[in-house]
Amino acid sequence: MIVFITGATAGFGAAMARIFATNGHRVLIAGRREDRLEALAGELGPNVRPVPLDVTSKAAIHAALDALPAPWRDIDVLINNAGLALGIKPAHEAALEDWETMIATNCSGLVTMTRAVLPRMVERGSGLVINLGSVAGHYPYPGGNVYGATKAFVEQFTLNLRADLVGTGVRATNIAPGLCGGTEFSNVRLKGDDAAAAKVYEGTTPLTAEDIAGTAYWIATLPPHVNVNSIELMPTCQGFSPFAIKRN
Ligand code: NDP
Ligand code: 8X3
Repeated sequence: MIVFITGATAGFGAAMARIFATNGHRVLIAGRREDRLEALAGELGPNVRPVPLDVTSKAAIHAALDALPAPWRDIDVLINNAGLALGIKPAHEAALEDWETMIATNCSGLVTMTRAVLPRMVERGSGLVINLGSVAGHYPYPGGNVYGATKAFVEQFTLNLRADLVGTGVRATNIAPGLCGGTEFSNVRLKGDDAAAAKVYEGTTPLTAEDIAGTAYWIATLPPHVNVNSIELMPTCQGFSPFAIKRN
């Protein structure tokens, strides 16, 4: 298979590149930090090809896909993993620029990548789009505001892809993880406050990037007649809270 993974310079994306490459698949790894792409490709060998790319740039996406050499063009699996949360402030205090960046990356970047890759999959009668949603797209929490909304968008977009793709042989899946450690997610969200980021996982046994990569690999290697529409994962230590009620 040829697998295109966005956000492969860290976290889930890098772990996904490793599991697909070590199982003999060819992997296109995308992200903005070119040095990391080169290092990962160096580690994994010639079946892994860096694609330096900012998913918020429509022009960059089209240029990168157009520049793929012929043997790399028939992408079998697109994993729209690039994404981020920025900030944990309540809506009335959050920075509008952070909201715009999350929407540009998690929503616009994801749909632009999908729209660019999908026609060839449909033409060939096979393919799979895996999108990274989140439990934040299923359940609200304080400070989740636009991040959670982008992930709800990802889930609904994925299900609507399914509606459009029935009969084409092309599959689509939303993976919605809960608390997951060992990635840069919280460092990015907390804007480089690494001590606060580490605290998010203190005393927990969170999911790992390898858990999510293994899930993506399982989904991608199921028989072609099986479509996982959406899958939600949490670490065993994570659960639900009662509704917050402000009493007089
Ligand atoms: P990381 O911060 O470790 O990795 C995020 C990746 O996205 C990086 O490779 C980064 O690459 C890439 N990225 C961010 N912005 C852009 C951009 N504009 N263009 C291209 N690539 C970009 O996070 P995770 O691995 O933890 O998260 C991966 C996905 O999973 C995200 O969509 C996240 O929302 C989702 N998720 C994460 C959870 C968690 O708890 N960790 C739980 C649920 C969902 P670079 O900076 O080099 O461009
Ligand atoms: C990441 C999980 O709960 O931090 O999408 O929003 S959470």
